[in-house]
Amino acid sequence: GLADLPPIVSDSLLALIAMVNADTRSEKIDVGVGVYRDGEGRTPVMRAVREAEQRLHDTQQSKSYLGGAGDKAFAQLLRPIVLGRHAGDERIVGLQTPGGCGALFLALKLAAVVNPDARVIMGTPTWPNHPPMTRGARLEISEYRHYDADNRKVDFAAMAEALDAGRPGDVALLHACCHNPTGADLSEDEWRDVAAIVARRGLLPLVDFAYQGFGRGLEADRFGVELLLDACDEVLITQSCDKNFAVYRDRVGCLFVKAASADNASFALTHLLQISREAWSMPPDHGAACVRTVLENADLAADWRAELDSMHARIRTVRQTIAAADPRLSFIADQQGMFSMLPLSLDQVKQLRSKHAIYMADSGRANLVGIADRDLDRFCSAVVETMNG
Ligand code: PLP
Ligand code: TYF
Repeated sequence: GLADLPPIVSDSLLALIAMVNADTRSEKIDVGVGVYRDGEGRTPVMRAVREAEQRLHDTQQSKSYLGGAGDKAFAQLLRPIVLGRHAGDERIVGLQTPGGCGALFLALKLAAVVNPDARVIMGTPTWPNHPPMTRGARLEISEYRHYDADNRKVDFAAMAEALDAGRPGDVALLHACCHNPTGADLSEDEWRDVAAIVARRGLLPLVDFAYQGFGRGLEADRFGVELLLDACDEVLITQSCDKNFAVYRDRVGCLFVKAASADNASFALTHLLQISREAWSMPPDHGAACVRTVLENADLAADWRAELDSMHARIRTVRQTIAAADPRLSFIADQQGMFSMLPLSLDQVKQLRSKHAIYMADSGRANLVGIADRDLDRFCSAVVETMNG
């Protein structure tokens, strides 16, 4: 019966949200969950999204069902942004999903249908949702060390070796940009090597693309995606708009699947619709309709782009400020996206919580733009004081 259910390991990041909420100290600093905050410490609705919501409110005639593929124009409008020079490739199909998580769910389930014996080759550490989602799809995990914590960079030798040891049909799970949790991304040369190895070994690349625009910029962040599409006949790309349109709770994402031919791609789509039918049947509409409305109106699209670029600029500025606080933090300026792993032990992470009301993940992962401008000095001093012991 229900009483016999085994205990589960809860999502540590979601548990952290609860811990932050329970702390009543007014000076608390939340660098836990990965949500963009502006200099005031707020996560605002983006201007273009708010305007799109207004236009939808004024013009939407019906909320009747759209069908399993959701908003097709949404997926179409994302193509130039996500796929770049491959946007017109008819061998690539796109399907609206409930967030990047929905896209990952479908991608892993599809991979398991294609090859139940596939191993999913993933670097450690990775986003804590990757392993349980992989196990949920009944696929085996094969780990390698992504991050060399001593040198604060990608352990590329380990990555290349692990991919080279892959069997044809194994899945290579890759972070397109803004590696979560380390912030340590591949260089362009490393991407070239990865694409060559993945193609040579016949691996299926599954590229998790949750932070486009937060790393080197909207176009530069898809560098690896475009290379993999150059090199491979079959590619899975799990995209999320939740960060770069700031529509987190509306759950907006898209899965792109490239197959060897347009026919193979549309056949794969029938399988994806079958898998999603078993889960959510049809994706939620509102967030995707907002993104679609932004992208199909040039004025809104330009304003979205400008606001995204200013978010990107804040990420760079905050990184530089923290990096300048102490030589042991200088690596933070060279990393990408919202996250870095601070050189702190678990004890030190807990000390920051109790003594300074600063909340980061147990691993030392900090969402650097979680800090409001007014708190930046205090954050740096507390971290340096704690590192000094
Ligand atoms: N992949 C990574 C690496 C993430 O950090 C996230 C964050 O939420 C996701 C996927 C899923 O995004 P979404 O919130 O759109 O499901
Ligand atoms: O890593 C993060 O903080 C974000 C947010 O189950 C997140 O990706 C965390 C946990 C989760 C879903 C999203």
